[in-house]
Amino acid sequence: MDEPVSGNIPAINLTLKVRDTAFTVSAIVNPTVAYTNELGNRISLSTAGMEWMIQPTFSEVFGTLKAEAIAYNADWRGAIGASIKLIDANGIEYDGSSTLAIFGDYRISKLPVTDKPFIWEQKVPGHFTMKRVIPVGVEKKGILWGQSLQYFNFNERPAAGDVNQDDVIDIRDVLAIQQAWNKNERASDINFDGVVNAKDMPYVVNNYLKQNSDAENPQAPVEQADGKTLQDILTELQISS
Ligand SMILES: [Ca+2]
Ligand SMILES: [Ca+2]
Repeated sequence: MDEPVSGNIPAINLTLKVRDTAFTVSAIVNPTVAYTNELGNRISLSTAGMEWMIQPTFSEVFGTLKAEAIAYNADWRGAIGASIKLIDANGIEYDGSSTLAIFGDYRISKLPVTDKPFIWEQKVPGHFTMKRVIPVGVEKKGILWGQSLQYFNFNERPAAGDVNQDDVIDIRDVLAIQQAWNKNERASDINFDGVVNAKDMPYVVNNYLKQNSDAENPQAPVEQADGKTLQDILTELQISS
């Protein structure tokens, strides 16, 4: 530009499109601006940036999964067979299982903006299904806002021992472990170390006859099957309790 200017003048007409690939509530531009004054000196502005608030078009939930018998350094990708999803008030499911990373980190993005809560549901083989109701969007002055919400269960680990995933830990789980004894069978391999053995049974013993408090109507636990009790099976497997 060769035209000389002075005073306050509109210099730039800027239209910005914010990318929606990642959740954000603000945007910033930080261009470099320089001008030449009447003496011919080139002057650079130290700052010419601007920041805006953005109304998100979606919400997201992220965090780290945990479960009683799963080691802190377990790899939560693939073979562990875990799932994490959110279910909205209309029953639509948003499955984040494919985002599970080593150590159990997950992220479920592109959730609809709503002030109705979602159901957060974690499933891990050998453990009770864990459910929590979490609000993800918020309403402020009549406007619905998306949120990025960190949700994790560091202090709440679903109990281990529910091999058949029927929301009770009872003789049927003990029998399932006995049938898979010394095999690499994920459902009965409660601690996910690649083999069903005496290291898996203590979880069932310690949580014996528990019902899943997150289940709507868990059945009553059963103490005997085929005339055998927990103690009978422990004796058969030569496990001392
Ligand atoms: Ca069970
Ligand atoms: Ca095991």
